[in-house]
Amino acid sequence: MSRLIIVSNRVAPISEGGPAAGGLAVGVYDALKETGGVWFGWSGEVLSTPPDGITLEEHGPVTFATIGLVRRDYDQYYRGFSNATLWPAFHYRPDLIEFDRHEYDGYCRVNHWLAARLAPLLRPDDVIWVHDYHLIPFAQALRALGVENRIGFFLHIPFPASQILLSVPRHRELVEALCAFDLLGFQTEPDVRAFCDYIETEAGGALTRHAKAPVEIRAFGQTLKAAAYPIGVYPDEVRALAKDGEGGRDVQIVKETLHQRKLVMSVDRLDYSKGLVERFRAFERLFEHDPQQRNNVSLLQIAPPTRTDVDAYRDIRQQLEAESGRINGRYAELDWTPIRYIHRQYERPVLAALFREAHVGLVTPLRDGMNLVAKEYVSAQNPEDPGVLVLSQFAGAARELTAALIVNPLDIDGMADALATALAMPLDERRARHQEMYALLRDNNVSVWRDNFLRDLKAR
Ligand code: ADQ
Repeated sequence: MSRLIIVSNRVAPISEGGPAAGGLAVGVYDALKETGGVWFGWSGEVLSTPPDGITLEEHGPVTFATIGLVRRDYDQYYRGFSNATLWPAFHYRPDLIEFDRHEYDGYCRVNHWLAARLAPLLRPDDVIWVHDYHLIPFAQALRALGVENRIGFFLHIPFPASQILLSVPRHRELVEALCAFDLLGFQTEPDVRAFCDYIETEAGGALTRHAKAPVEIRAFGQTLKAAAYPIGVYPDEVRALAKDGEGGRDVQIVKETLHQRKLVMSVDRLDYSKGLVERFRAFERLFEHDPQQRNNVSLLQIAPPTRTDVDAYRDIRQQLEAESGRINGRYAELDWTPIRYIHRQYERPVLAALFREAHVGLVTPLRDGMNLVAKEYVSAQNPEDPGVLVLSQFAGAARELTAALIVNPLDIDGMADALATALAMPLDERRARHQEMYALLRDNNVSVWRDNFLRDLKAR
């Protein structure tokens, strides 16, 4: 059996694939354990002098291969081009794009440097699976070193419409680099369509479409395939975690301080793509529309800050603090705070148990590749008395979770109405919607996502 080589910007900090890590890490690690292989990427360390070499850690048949980055590489490749140029562009925020050609050069340089570190570890029949927007030039870099293995790429974030992608300087080089992979995986069909549209209209490439099989692409002198592989979770595992955590201390505290009020819950990395400002305003609008809701429901927003060294992230954090403060100032009473806004990271079992307590899961990103929180929320519910998912039409998950209440995250009144509907939804309807979504999550769990991708990558 050929080994699997996973390449991602960060290597998941798991030793034995326990439930402390997220579904993606566990799902990928399961496959690695089966075939043996390597997980290669940045260690997360920022160094003042270049690293001596790769750190190798063996866990059974899996080797974790990590390496530190020097400050300049971190600044240009990670903070700069990946997170200040590509992330906003791919999330339809060209207004937030910061472009610096030195950062772009650094991004390409680090990809080539990482590829050169990985190459000596490769065997001829290894299958290489590269993850996410940090590593778009990675296959091109490996090919330049003479590597001939199958190399696939999965994009976890949306692929933007051509007109948006054109706003990224050097977009053509990026798409050309993507065409050096053998298989491109996207979260949803619209992402595949957006990529194909660029290939046809901007790159002069050609497509051959097949029913139920990846589309074949010929462009930049390369032939490759592309398809949608919506990432999933392990719903049974999340449900078990949630049930086990019910009696936990954090859950008890939340329950006691709610005093029978209803709970609406949201969990996101603190990111401008997640639609938090609009969400807070929708929650405020609920009280404007219906004064009866005041003092009867609280929003628990958990949002740990990320990428704090990128300007746009500092701005969104300040804006959110101002908004939650304003709304709480307007409506709070001595015994009730409308919005509980928490910056902490929680253990997965605690989050799952809190999801199970929440009457409504409010997941309203402005753009999101998939959004696993939506899938985790549904998974964690008690099937006898489930909560209601309110979900943005712009999350990849909305294409599968059609039994959620689907909202436009820019329509504040519409979101307030959906919240009111969710809070009043009768048990029968909640059960029916939940059952439909749970069955779908089971049929398309992380193993299915992984196996489908690897099947297509290995097929010639
Ligand atoms: P993210 O943008 O990080 O992922 P998401 O899919 O929601 O978004 O995944 C977040 C994960 O982190 C979830 O498993 C969630 O439970 C966990 N998490 C979030 N906040 C947490 C907290 N405070 N404490 C503990 N855990 C927390 C990117 C893309 C998504 C895509 C995923 C996977 O942006 O669109 O779904 O990759 O492909």
